[in-house]
Amino acid sequence: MSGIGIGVVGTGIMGGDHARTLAGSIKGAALVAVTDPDADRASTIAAATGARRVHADPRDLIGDPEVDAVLIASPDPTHEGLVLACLSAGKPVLCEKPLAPTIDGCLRIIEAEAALGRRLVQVGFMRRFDPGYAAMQAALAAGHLGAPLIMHCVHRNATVPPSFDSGMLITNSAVHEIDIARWLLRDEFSAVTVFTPRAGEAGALVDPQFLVLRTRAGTIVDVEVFVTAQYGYDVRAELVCEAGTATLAPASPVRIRSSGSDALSFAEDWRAHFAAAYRNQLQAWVRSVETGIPAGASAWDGYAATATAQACLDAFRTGATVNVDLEPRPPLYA
Ligand code: ISE
Repeated sequence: MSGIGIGVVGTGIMGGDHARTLAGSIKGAALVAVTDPDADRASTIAAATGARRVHADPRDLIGDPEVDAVLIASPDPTHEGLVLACLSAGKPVLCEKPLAPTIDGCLRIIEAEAALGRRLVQVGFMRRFDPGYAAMQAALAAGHLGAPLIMHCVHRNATVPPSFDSGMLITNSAVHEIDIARWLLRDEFSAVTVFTPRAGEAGALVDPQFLVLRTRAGTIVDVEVFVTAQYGYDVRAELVCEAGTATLAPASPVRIRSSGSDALSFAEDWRAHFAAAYRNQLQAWVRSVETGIPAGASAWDGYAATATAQACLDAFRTGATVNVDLEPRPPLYA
């Protein structure tokens, strides 16, 4: 099996999707091994993708001599330890967001990678590889829109599992808008405020939430995040600039007019809506492993997203506007 040997940690919804995509449509990738605490699930994915080995322990997968690079799609709390293990092994790693759920965890990863003196970590903020957001970034970079002033974002899930709590609207969902806005605007956030339209019953999911973030350059980003919207998965963005706007086109593959109605369709969830982004992200990652030229979101981006999300959480809990104070950016991430 030629190509970059890939090991996948976690064969749940995302890990299973990534394993199938790597095995089926990513040039230069050779899916070598998978691991998951659910051995049956790991074996099923291995059988479906042709992965040669199922490791019981993710550390054995990371140490597998045929594994050149590691994709981490395990539960969030495991990310820091596994990314640090990949860095210790000198192996490139694509870690599903978040890089780590805590600021300190992200900083430990940055410290370890900076000590290596080379970037091995890519964080799975896949919207950077979405054709729509990429076109938005190109339009802004071309300069004819002028400076950005406001970015309006809508992020609606049809539904979420019962385990989804109010803070996850920010740390699990709106964190994508935090990253994509940083990337589009080439800016950091300086202050955040979170509004909620109504207080639910005690203990009920506080949904939707409305985030208002200001960047250091003064751009305003507003994000409506609504994770029980019911009708479908609906993500929108409009960049308002001095001399024009850039708006994501509707994601619907087709517009149906019949029986007096005019309808667009919505994807059920992010996997279908952002299928091209996930595929493009994986292809860019494998190419970065081949060339040694980093691609996508860095460990610093992962830290900045987690730190900004934590500020939003504090704003949500207190009702106050909270400042975002980031550590100085190390030269490795200039
Ligand atoms: C989910 O975890 C994702 O990462 C999706 O991209 C996002 O749209 C969704 O809201 C999250 O729950």
